[in-house]
Amino acid sequence: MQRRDFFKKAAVAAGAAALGTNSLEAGTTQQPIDNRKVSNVAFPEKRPLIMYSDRPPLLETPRDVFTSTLTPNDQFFVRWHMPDIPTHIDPDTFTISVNGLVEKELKISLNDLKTKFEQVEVAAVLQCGGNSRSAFKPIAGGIQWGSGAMGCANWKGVRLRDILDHAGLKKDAEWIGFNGSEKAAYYETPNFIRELKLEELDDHVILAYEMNGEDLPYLNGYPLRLIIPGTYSDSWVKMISNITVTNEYKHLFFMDVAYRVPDNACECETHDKRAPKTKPIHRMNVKSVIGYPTRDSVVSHKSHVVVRGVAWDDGHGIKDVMVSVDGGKTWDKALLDDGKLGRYAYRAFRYPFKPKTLGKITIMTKAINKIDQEQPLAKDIQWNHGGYKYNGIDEVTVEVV
Ligand SMILES: Nc1nc2c(c(=O)[nH]1)N[C@H]1C(S)=C(S)[C@@H](COP(=O)(O)O)O[C@H]1N2
Ligand SMILES: [Mo]
Repeated sequence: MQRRDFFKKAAVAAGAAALGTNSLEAGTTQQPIDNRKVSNVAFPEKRPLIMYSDRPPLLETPRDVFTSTLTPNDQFFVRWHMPDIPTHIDPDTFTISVNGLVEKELKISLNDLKTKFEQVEVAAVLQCGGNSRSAFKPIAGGIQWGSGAMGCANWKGVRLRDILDHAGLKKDAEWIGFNGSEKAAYYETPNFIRELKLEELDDHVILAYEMNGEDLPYLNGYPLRLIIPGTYSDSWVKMISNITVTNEYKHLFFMDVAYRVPDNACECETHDKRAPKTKPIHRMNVKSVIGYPTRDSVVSHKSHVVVRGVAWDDGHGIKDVMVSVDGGKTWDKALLDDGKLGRYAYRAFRYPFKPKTLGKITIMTKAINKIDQEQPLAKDIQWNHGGYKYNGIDEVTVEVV
């Protein structure tokens, strides 16, 4: 739908509401906005991306990047909550502290981290819980992301478990807090700290210093960040400076207020009746995004067109991606990549076809995972006030000439 059409529709709906007939209800949705252009403002180590703010940097990856399993570092999206990010980090003097309920407090240098612990790699999707938020109607609070607040990279680092074992956990240890290195802008603003329950910690959780074979880009958390495969990225703390082990949950802003959904079966609520209880957004749901063609594409009648995109979930693994090239009337299986990067990575898919009709056609994709969870139709997506976890069937309308 064109933006202009939407405003027309919204105006009609508002008129209808005034007359007491059908109104635009909470829970009705459309597709995420996907016609924003990249910005020409340059950011270190980044190609042009869609910019929402330069301070703090909020940069989205354009949809057409999502045609392969790994997302290039220089096109990987960026999200910071605080504007005051350190502008310089010296890798020779940098240390990460481990303290709290440990037998031995640690200060580990980057060099020690890379040489004194076992090095492991995991390919995993990093997706903001608010990815695709612009699809929610009525508008949900927060950055109005299209579908590019996500990426998939091969992360290399050290198991968090190994570091904690090295420090030695005291027996009442229960929670682990992670601090980023940036500062809040005002004293009232909370620092960016996240907490993990010790029992959530498995061997896939790592402290990563490398992304796709290179140092982490500065804006993606140089020199060290947390990787928690299968979960939304709000707890993947960047530029980690400190790890503190405690026996009590601290009730911090970024844990108790942000990144939560209604604690009910549908994880839903309406704008005028908020759910009384909430829970962390936590594990990702099954989703696919079309990388090619995009809404600006023009394809030739009866030519060979290959629909491409990516699909993922929280680690159960993708079983199938179904594609429709006639607006959802008929569906067919896409071809999936070999899946060699493991269950936490994107599965890239492709679907060759020959457009048989002229004019506009709507291409749709629906991912299904190995436990048969599948993407709902966009119109069936349920609403939550934070605009989290959108995973409606993706669609792109293109012109056949
Ligand atoms: N230190 C720090 N880490 C952070 C954040 C932050 O603001 N500060 N934001 C989190 C959120 S909400 C997201 S979506 C991801 C974004 O990671 P990226 O910028 O590498 O894409 O970082 C997470 N880690
Ligand atoms: Mo996020």
